[in-house]
Amino acid sequence: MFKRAAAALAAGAMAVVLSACSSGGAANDGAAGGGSDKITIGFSQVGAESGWRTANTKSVQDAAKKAGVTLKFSDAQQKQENQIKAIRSFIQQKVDIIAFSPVVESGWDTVLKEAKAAKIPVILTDRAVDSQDESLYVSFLGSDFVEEGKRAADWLVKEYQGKADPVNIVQLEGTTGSAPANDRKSGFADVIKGDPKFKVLASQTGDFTRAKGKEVMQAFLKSQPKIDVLYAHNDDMALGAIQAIEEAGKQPGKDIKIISIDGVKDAFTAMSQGKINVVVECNPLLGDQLMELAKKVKKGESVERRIKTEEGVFTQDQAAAALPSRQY
Ligand code: GZL
Repeated sequence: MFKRAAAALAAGAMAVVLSACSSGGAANDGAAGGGSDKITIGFSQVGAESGWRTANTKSVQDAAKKAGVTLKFSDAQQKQENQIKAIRSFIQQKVDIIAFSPVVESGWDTVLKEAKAAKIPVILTDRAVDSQDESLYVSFLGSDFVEEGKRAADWLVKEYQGKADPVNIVQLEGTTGSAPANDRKSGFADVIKGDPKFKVLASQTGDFTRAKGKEVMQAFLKSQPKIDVLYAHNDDMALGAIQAIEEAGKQPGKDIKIISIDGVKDAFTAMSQGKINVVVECNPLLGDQLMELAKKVKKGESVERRIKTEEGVFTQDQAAAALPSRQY
């Protein structure tokens, strides 16, 4: 899937290069009256809550520069009302395209209808909305979080294959109401429901941050007499939990096995030290694909409604070798 997208991307990029040359050369690029192929994107980012988010922001900003796209960027500090305000401001500024990662799934129809009324196309990146009105956005570029949750549980099932003893699990959930939290929870639950030895004793949001992940893990350690596994919806919460586990005199990765999602460098380092057992990758480097998508949308070309990013799973034995080439 990723190879196809990459090929399309390359072709798309080639088309952009050719049209740029032709708009400079004899043949024009088909824009009536030599219309500007400059693009202005209004981008509303969730916040700066995690290493993943920082890498995602850098990817979008670097890609915009490389593509010659004017980027109006706003950081919502993980508040939906700030994203709604930013989208309204982008509408006022008459940007060409609005792109955003919705901090939570619900509550977007009103503002997206305003963008539609203003004839400004919307691209979802990273996270999805639960709107039933498909006309409110042209494309959703990002990971399949249900699949990520399933991959996390697949590792657990394999790890405890053939063992009958109960496996006591605690879960650090992502931001309440967000697509990654909802879907990583449901994907994981779907796989383990087949085996009664797997018991999720406690599940609480750590809001995708290290500080909250540590705080909630401290509470789990106090309230749960025996924890075998921590399933963290992102690396930052897992890394915070590792601090809590060590401060409680236990060995992360051994006394309490840790499953995490994202694949930031710090998680690979922790994995190479034996403190995290498996990382399910979630790719934040969406910038180039977003810019290519935006150029096609601006030109009125048809685009795929759903573009999934290609991602892997990394276990402890692979961590040290993979670390040097990690890009985020
Ligand atoms: C997933 C992304 C999540 C990451 C977290 O695509 O939305 O938000 O897993 C980030 O690290 O905070």
